Amino acid sequence: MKLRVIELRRIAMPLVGPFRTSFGTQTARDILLLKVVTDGAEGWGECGALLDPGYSDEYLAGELGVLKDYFIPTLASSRGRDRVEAHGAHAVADLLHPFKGHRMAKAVLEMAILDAELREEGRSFARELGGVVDRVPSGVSVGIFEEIPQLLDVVGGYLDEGYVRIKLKIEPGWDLEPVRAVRERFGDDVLLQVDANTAYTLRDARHLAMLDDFGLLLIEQPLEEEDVLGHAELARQVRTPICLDESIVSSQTAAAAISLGACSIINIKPGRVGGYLEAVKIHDLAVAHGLAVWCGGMIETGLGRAANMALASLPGFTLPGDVSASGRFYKTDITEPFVLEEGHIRVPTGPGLGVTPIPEILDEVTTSIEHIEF
Ligand code: NPG
Repeated sequence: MKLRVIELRRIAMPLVGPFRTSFGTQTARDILLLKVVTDGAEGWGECGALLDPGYSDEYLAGELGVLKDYFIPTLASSRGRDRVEAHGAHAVADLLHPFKGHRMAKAVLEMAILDAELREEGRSFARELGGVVDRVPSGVSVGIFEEIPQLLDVVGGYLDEGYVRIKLKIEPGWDLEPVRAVRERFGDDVLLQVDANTAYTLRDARHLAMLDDFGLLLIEQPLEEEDVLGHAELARQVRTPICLDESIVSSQTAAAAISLGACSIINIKPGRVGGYLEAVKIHDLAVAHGLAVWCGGMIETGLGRAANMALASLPGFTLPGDVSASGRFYKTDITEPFVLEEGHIRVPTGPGLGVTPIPEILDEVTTSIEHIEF
């Protein structure tokens, strides 16, 4: 494949309601989309970076800058073009390896090139990544609220819609009470887990152990991103399985966390780990070590959601992921919306991502656009 043009497009998407986590409240999502035009097809990528570096050290303007200043020029160099022409998306991670970090920016380039390549060849993301099912069970992530009754209304609504698993965002001051209230109202059969987004320290171990009474599937990322040893220690002090998200940025960090006993479950987010191909490596590693994985979400549009559904259809994804319907976050998605069917979402089967943005809707939400010719 020959690269012709890269389009960098920023869009602004209002959320259906505020989404509060331990790292902040979001009411809209500013997203960087990257389209590659090749001699044979177009491919779309969606960058996970948020506007601010609150979830990780990556942020939208930073990733846009590193793409323009380093990553795209590297692909446009004669060596870059040769490698992409010969190996497609599989060349991207290697070509960008000399540059540290910025995995969400690496991931968006790789995703777009992979999409173009697969569309050209008529193969789907799911088939390419190794998916084995045609629909995936859908979990939903529930933010932090001011009051318990509000939370219970929202959780009740999601259960009525058919979501098969509830994840509650927690932080110090909003942990035992909401979990107890949800258990009391909806019973012990609801698949329930919590996500702290790094809000605790090892000094909270005894407090976190009190969550053991509630039969949770897992506690996600209670401690700092870099505190892998702390998670290993915590795992010895609580019975609820520890799941890592922010700490796992590559298959190497996954291997280290697994061998240290820092987690028994991994949330795989393709953006955080540098792309879908690295995500598959982490899946394979986890399966080889007997760990369960599930697919995380970063409030993606239909583009990222399509690729996440494909990833979540791999056999090691044995826990329901944050792969909810488009309507969980967006009234109007930029693609055909993903919808819940008996608590599941269908994995796209068309070439590449299997979905494309609807031009009029895309234009309406676009805030800036630039083209780089090869
Ligand atoms: O379903 O897309 C979704 C959202 C799931 O809670 C969710 N994502 O910490 O995992 C997280 C959180 C997140 C959202 C993280 C956006 C980073 C960006």
